[in-house]
Amino acid sequence: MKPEVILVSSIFPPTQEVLEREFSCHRMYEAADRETFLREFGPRVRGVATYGPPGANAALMDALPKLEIISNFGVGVDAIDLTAAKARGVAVTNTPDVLNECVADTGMALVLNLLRKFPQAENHLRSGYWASRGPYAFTRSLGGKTLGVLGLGRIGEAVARRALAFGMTIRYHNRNRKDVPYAYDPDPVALARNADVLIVVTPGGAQTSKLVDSRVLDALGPDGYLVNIARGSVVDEPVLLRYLREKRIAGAGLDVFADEPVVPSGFFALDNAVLLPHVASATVETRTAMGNLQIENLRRHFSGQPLLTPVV
Ligand code: 8YV
Repeated sequence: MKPEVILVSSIFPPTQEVLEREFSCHRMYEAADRETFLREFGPRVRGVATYGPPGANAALMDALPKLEIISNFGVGVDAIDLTAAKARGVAVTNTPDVLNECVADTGMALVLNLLRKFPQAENHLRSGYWASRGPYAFTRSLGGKTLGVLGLGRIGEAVARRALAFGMTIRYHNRNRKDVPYAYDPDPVALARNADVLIVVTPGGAQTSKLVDSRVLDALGPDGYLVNIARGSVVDEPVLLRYLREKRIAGAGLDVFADEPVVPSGFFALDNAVLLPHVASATVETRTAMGNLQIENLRRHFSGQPLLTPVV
């Protein structure tokens, strides 16, 4: 008998196809009534496959007395209650490393688009203004600027490598200092003060909630730029919106938002913001690799082999 697995949300289709072939999957996201669904399947379910903000909370775990493993499609596990999983002896896996390069590419694309205003310049051309109004306005260079990396983990290091190739100087802040050739700042305010561009690459969750607040944005100042490829929760979003409107920082490049997929409409009118719909890891190659890790962790668990990428 195939192990029974709940799909909390729909997943990258090629991944979901394999999951549904290899396991006895139940689509919770299609259930008309979640309680009835959990009453019917909950007692037999041994695995959960999840993706994105629905994650897996303690209430879901409580409804699954035989639950052994939660396999996440994504490196960030902020939507999974890790304490509840640990307390119940439930394993949690994620998909680290395979997305580092793509997410870092997106970080640099946001830095480039923010400083060089390429989206606005393209819009200038598409609107016919090049011929009618003349060349697009001058923008800002990356070379010689300082990039402050808030959260120098595996993705942060991939961002730093790229920024070096663009002629930028790297500084960083982490809870713990690392053995790297970059200058360390003891807190996010100091990092923002020393940086021209602050890029947020921390994990999400309670520990980093609103880490980038008005004090950090004040330290970044009217010539400073913010880029966020981490989680919307790490930035105080209403404060950021106000600072952008009032030009108290020069601009922001955002791939993530506090309440995805809802983006406060105030952002749409801003010329000093570059906005992406959480696409950092969204290439076919990277999503395939992420899916393969999610599948392989489930396969290994149910055949008694060590997990590839356990979180708890
Ligand atoms: C995905 C991500 O879009 O891996 C992560 O943590 O943020 C992205 O790669 C995510 O799985 C969807 O929320």
